Amino acid sequence: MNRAQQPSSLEQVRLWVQQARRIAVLTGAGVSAESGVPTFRDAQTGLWANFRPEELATEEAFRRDPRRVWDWYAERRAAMAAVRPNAGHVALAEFQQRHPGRLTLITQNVDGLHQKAGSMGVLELHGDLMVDRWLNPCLNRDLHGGEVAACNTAAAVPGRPPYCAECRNLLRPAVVWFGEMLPPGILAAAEHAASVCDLMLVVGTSGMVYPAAGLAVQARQAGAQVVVINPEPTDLDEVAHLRLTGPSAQWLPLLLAD
Ligand code: BJW
Repeated sequence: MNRAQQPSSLEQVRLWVQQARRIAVLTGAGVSAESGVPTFRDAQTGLWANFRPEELATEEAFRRDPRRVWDWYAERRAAMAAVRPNAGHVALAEFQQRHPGRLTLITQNVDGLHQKAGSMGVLELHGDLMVDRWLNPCLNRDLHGGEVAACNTAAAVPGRPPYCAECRNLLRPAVVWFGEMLPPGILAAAEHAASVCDLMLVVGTSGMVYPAAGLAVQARQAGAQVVVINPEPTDLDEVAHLRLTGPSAQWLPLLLAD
């Protein structure tokens, strides 16, 4: 950290935190880096060393080679068993508990670590890594005209990926892939939080993926102070009033302590 400059930035952001009636926090993969979860644009390792996320996290990739994409997710799910929230997740959750209703947490992460730390009302823009859904609309649901009659994902036949014995539909992770719509209600709630907040913290995201990154622009245009927290430059640095350079597990406890 740049010790000559950063104490004043820290004090400035702490003041904004204290003064803000409404705070929105947009998190990305970097907030979980210190828990041991690889970020997306880190070099992928092992089996996945030669693939970019944009080549795996699409419906097209899954339809072309379901086993390969399923295995990528299976590996990531297995790795989650050993992962715990870090001091950054905990600082956010404790602030929410001390200040009910003041901080809206919007995350692009699918790892559930904010909830594990105790955060409430987390707006998960890109879904949940640990949940499955059918790849195609369930044929039985269409035949019977309602959700109730849809084949039960819990009854899928184990496989890579698991499938429905009745209609051969495949399971896929309930995450948002490139080219897919974000859950409309969650995106609307995130846009609302961005448009009414006094302060937005943009933490651990490269700011490359939309519409999530657009929330920071929206907050700035609506008059909020915007602060980027990241050890590296990001695509949202120019949107921010201030940048705090360094890992979020160090900065968030300092910023959010009473
Ligand atoms: C630390 C740290 C430490 C490290 N502390 N920090 C406008 C312009 C251009 C393109 C588009 C646009 N609008 C939409 C698009 C298309 C597309 C898009 O954005 N493409 C871009 C690549 C350009 N968006 C979409 O397709 C979205 N859907 C959509 O727009 O629907 C409408 C539509 C439909 C059809 C046609 C047209 C429009 C959907 C996006 C879904 C993203 N899904 C993924 C995968 C989720 C499932 C999974 O987990 O596999 O979400 S991709 C991946 O990127 C994942 C992440 O949530 C997301 C963001 O990544 P994030 O979190 O920023 O991670 P990194 O790795 O990029 O950065 C980590 C950061 O941490 C770095 O900055 C490090 O420095 C930092 N860091 N250590 C703090 N200790």
